[in-house]
Amino acid sequence: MRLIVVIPTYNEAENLPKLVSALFDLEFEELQVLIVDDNSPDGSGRLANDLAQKYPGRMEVMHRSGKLGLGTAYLSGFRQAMQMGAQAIAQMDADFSHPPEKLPVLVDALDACDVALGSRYIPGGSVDERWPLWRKGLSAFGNLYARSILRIPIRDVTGGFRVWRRETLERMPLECVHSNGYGFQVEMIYLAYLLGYVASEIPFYFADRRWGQSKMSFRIQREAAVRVWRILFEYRGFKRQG
Ligand SMILES: Nc1nc2c(ncn2[C@@H]2O[C@H](COP(=O)(O)OP(=O)(O)O)[C@@H](O)[C@H]2O)c(=O)[nH]1
Ligand SMILES: [Mg+2]
Repeated sequence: MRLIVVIPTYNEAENLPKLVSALFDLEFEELQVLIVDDNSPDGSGRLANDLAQKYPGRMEVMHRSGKLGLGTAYLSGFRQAMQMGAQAIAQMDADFSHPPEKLPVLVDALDACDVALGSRYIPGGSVDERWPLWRKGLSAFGNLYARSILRIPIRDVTGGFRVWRRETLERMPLECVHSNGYGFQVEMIYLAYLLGYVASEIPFYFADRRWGQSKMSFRIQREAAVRVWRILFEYRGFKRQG
């Protein structure tokens, strides 16, 4: 199975080489990495080019002009991955919060579902115990909030560690997806749910980033909270298929 792992980067120079080598150490017959870099001031984009030379034919890099957001980074990456002939498309953060060694478990789960979700909020899953209480509470509350408003039976709707079947992404109207921050993850899974796709949640331990800085802020959280209502409104005409 041809798997392409899409990784958006913004200032991830310390994480990138380690992550790429961890991914290529996994036992996959055909795994390619696709980096989507937003002209990171720390030179992650150039570093990604160097890595691509080190792993010829196994790695591609997309460069965008500036920080254009996670959602559009993923959408461009997904489209490119499909053009590259991916049969399965993984998405993960560059900062090791999403453990590379769990990727094979998510990919295996695709045998029985349309999208496999790394989940912090089902038994066996958890978040870094070093997170302060407010951050844990916020993440748990954010999930409860989004899934109650949208009424979806998925425990972790904001997570960004996922593997999609090519056909699932192909049949989703990606041009309708306009959320760009955390809302992007919510909108994607909501849309998949409305279209009747089967999502399977796989527990994992979400470790806090080891290097670099989180781009999470209160502005981003407020935006995400309002986003959920917009998502509900935008798809109000949709009836769940299945
Ligand atoms: N290309 C791109 N990547 C981004 C952007 N914002 C965040 N990222 C990347 O998205 C991933 C998740 O971001 P992060 O700051 O770790 O968010 P957190 O885990 O929620 O704190 C990391 O790989 C970031 O480098 C962006 O605007 N553009
Ligand atoms: Mg992170």
